[in-house]
Amino acid sequence: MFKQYFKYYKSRNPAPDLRSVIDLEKAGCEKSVRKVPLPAESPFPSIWGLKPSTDWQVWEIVDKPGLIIIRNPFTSIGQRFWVVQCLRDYSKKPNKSNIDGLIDLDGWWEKAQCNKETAEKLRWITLGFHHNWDTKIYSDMEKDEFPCDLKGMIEHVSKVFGYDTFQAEAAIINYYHMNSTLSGHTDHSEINLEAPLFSVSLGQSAIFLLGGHTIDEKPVAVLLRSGDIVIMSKESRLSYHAVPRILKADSEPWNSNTETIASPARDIQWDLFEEYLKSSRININVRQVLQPQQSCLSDVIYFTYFVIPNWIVM
Ligand SMILES: O=C(O)CCC(=O)C(=O)O
Repeated sequence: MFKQYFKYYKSRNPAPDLRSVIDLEKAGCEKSVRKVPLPAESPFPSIWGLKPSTDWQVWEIVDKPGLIIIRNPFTSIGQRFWVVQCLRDYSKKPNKSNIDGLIDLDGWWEKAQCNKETAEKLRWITLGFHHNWDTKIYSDMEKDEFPCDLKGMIEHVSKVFGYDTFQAEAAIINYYHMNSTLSGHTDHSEINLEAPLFSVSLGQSAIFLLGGHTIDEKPVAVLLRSGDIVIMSKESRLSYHAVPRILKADSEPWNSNTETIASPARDIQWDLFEEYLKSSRININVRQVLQPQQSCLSDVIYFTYFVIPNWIVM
């Protein structure tokens, strides 16, 4: 079932009918979503490029409990800031990428600015605990410092939803171009599978599919626009999901009212980043790996050690 929907939305000829895609900006989606109220008192302030939490519009997909979408809570300058971080700063060693051994990651952005082919070669980088695509097992040996700005932003969002102990420990930055797709998968490598997963979209739009715990369940298709944050929590945390299609954005929220907002992000040469964004989507996918009481993965052995004597005694 999941694969059929993936193929349907991926198809170029014939192109899919997008009328059943949940679009939060279109009238008629009210049956598919419910508004999630955020506490009005003690609002969270405007930091990390985010608007104050009282301005956020938050929805849960009715058929997929735990699948939450915050409709673009970023300011325009905020979106620019995170685009710059993903293209210029996070694309540096010691972060790992799909171009390791092919192109020097440290020089990628400089080359990418004048060479579209180089720009499109970068498909992912990993931060913090590096995701191992083959074994799907995190390791204490394959870990670098998690960027403190991204940690600050995601943990700020997590607190708005009451996840006060959420720790941003691993991230994948996915770089998509107009023909890119991401096939169906679940994210289950983390030790802590109760902690939600936060996923930020920037640039061009995407169709996001979310199914159930097996590939037999029918997925919902949701249109994600630049700035939207998806939270996969509760029943949806371990659900199959995919990106079968990138779509041309119908607006450019990274371009609105920038001249009225003072920010260091105004000083960078934005047109180079804007050129990249015209045919690309960036996704920042952040997870907590460890249990709250763990400081590293090897703590699991220590934890198990205390469990074993109980059943030896029995
Ligand atoms: O690009 C997206 O919206 C989803 C990315 C994703 O599913 C992942 O990195 O596991």
